[in-house]
Amino acid sequence: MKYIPTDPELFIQNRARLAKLMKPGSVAVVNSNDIMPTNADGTMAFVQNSDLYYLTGINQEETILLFCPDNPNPMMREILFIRETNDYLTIWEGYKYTQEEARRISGIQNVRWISDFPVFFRQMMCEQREVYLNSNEHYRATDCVETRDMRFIKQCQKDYPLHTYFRLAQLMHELRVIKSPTEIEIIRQACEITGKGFARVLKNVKPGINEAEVEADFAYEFLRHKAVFSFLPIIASGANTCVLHYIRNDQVCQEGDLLLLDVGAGYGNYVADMTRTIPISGRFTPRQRQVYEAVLRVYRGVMKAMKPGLGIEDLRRIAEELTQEECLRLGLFTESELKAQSPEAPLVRKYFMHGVSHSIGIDVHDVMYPQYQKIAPGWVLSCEPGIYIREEGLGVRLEDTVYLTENGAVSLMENIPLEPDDIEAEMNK
Ligand SMILES: [Mn+2]
Repeated sequence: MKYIPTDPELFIQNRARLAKLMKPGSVAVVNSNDIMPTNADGTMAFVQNSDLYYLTGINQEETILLFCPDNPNPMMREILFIRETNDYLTIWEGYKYTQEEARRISGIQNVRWISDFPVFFRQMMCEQREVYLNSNEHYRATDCVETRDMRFIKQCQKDYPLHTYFRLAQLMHELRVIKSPTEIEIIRQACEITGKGFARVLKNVKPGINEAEVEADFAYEFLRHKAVFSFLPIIASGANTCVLHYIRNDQVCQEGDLLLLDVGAGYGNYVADMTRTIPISGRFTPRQRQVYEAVLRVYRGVMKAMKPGLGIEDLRRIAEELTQEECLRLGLFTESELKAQSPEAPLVRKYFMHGVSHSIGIDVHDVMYPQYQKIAPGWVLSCEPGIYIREEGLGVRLEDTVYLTENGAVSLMENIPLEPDDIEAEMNK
């Protein structure tokens, strides 16, 4: 992600919040991600470990945070290890952080080269009582490569078999799911850039345009505003609107079809998640508008129902109840079919088969424990109902990134057209 200066106070506060959750006399270690290889000497774009970014603001490989908040020696309470830069590296790979910069970005005073890590770590391991190690505990992760954190865990277990290890991920989930005003402000900026991309798309979409050109319009606005795609965008026209994770984005948009756009900008390491569905010709057909307005009513109903204390599964149940009503009205099934439905396979799931909400933050499906955690003020989450009628080749999904207050949900995308009349007006300007 391109560099934008974020106030180091965010990372200082994040570490202070973590310190409060750790056991007395304990130490925590958080590793950066690897630069992932492709083929030959190629690499993928670097993506920082979200927990390390959250605690340090550092966007560079080969970085370690050694965190020991109640160490008697103040200089040992937080130590940041970064990759040692030199003239050779500068010529070949370009710029790397100096120690002074890493200090300024993270607010950590004790910044050292990574070659110093083993000596400091050994001292901590011999003196501190317990150890927190980090791992990816996202409930939907299907990692098939070993992360730096995971290799580190194995090494620790081998070198220090008598220590007691704890899961840092549990504490990180608890912290990261509640966003500070600074974090919400950065996400608001990501939403704004997403809206700029959408405005450009509304101007340019017409029959005959390729889905790839639509993707390029988003990319143009994102890159210009120092943002990136926060996930592979879904640019799905016609029957593809019913393919939930369609990412081919290479079809010609046909007159009279819908175009579903599930896209988000990532800015300053935080992300937005938006879905809009627009008529390729600039006007919805009566049937498309019928389905669109049904989804919009579900969106409004879920937004109204989003209150602190509910779980993610409660929101899904509310969305399914509302969508079921709408499906009846759209003639997708009848009252008597509904009465006869089996509880294991509710009819509504044929037309609405995904969740209505997930946490959003540094990651687009940000950390949360969906079975245990209740949404609370400070959560940033999606509100994304949809109705997909495969037999008609017609799918509509609408999604905003929203945040939760004591009184309920507030959209961070209020300025992005959502009403069908507004969409048509923008497309026909
Ligand atoms: Mn989403």
